[in-house]
Amino acid sequence: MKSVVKLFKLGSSPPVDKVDMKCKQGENLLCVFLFFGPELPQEIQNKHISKPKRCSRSEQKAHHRSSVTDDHKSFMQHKNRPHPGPAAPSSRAQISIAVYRGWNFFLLIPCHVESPFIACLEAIPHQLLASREESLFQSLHSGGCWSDLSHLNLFVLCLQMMKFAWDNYKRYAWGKNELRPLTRNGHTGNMFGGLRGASIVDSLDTLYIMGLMEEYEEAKEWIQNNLDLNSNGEASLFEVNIRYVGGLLSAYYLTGAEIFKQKVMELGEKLLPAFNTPTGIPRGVINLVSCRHGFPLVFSDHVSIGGLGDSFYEYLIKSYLMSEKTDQEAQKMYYRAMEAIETNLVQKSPGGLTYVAEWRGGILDHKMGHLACFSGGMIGIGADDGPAGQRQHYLDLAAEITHTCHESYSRSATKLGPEAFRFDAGAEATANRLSDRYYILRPEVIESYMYMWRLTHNPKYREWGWEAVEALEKHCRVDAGFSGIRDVYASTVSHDNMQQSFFLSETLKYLYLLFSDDDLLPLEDWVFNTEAHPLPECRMMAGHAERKRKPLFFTSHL
Ligand code: DMJ
Repeated sequence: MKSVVKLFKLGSSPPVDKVDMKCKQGENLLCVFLFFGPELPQEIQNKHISKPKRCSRSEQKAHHRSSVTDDHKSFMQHKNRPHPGPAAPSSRAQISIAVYRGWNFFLLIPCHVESPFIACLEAIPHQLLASREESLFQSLHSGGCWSDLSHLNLFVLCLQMMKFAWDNYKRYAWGKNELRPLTRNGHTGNMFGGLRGASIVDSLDTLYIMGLMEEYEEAKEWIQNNLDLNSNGEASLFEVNIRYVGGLLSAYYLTGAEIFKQKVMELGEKLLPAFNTPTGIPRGVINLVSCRHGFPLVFSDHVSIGGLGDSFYEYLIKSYLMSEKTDQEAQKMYYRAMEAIETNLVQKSPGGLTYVAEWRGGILDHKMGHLACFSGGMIGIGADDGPAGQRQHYLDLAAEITHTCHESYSRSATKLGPEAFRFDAGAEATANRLSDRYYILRPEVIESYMYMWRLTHNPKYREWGWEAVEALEKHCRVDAGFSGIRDVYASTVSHDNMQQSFFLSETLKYLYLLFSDDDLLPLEDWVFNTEAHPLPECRMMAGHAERKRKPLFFTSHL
């Protein structure tokens, strides 16, 4: 079913009475009204909300039978509730609601000033989320016209989730590395060797892509005035590289702002000594002030595409793609690694689930980590350039692994996946050890949904993404941000009090991209680093200054 979106500014022409709300059989019509001032115009309340039009196919009517009065009642209940978001200006908060059922869906969005549409979307309050319990999303689900409309809804929700996560970080943990949403304070940790503001650097590109420009500007200002790269402490080279270098570089390529280039060059210089080893394989830890570094990486007999191994395989194929498919060494290494992975690690469970096991000293460990679930997406993006005739095989493998990772989510009480799941001792994509049951807002499963959606356009990936949004909203949203949970199998959740910076840089970005059009950061032009920071492919680098003048967001979403 096609969604037609019409955007109107109340108070400008055409007057609301004359709004053309015609739509064709089989179409969903979404009317978005932006209005200015604190009160919802009477004319809207009386005329349009109470008379939604039905344009869908007749066979869908059975699913959607609902009374207009209920909708109106629910609208009236919502309309005076305050916006729960921490930074929402109060007058914006007064009215903003999705009115639904039937086949038309209205977003009534209050705006202070003549803002661009994207800026108004972030004013949609939490009630929109609350309304899903009542029926909006359920009715769309059961009616079979789910994906088109909710694609837009979810796109908006992801943006709203980002704003909520960001606002709370800003309010309670500004300048610290991560937000502790239960205790409402900041967490510094020691992973970044004294560097601060990990959530800010990690969020820059997400804010920019989502068009949250005010927030992007405040993040940029913090980088300019407060990001101190002379911190004295032991930093993980990997983490600083993927989050800080990746975040700054991506922000530079997206926006062209010189400050990001300046900072990333400075930081890069400080990291370089870690690569000064006989093999060129960098040391794992470095001090940014003294340049003292830790031990070189040690090799073990543990082979995994999950933690400690994942990004290596990922970067083989991504180096090849970033080089405009000219880096043949990376290409060769990737496909040889894939062959070995398939021969030695890829397994089929008794219940028919494909998974990637781990190898320890010659013995297979029938376990797959959440981290390994990025591999669905990786194998998908690598499908085109392998040995002749292998394309469909790789696409199938990618889909099977993504399916297994989805199963690890759907077999839990919370519909979120555990840190690791097993395929032995009667387990099938479930964690049988207590210590594996936590979920820390990780992105990998959603990352694979996003790639698989872009590669196949099979609507199931968006449906799975929607399930994840619902679960995150239900179990991880707390009053002051989003938190990980300790046991995905417990229906009464216990929160871990941490809003990881990768939730803002990866989880929410991949969700947003899953529900946006393919031309927002097209995969042919951009390669995402392992922290979801998009970097342009070689040919695009030269053109980034040109691109930055065009807004990236909202190209053709509506
Ligand atoms: C992120 O920091 C990166 O995705 C990294 O590659 C693995 N771990 C986290 C997210 O789970």
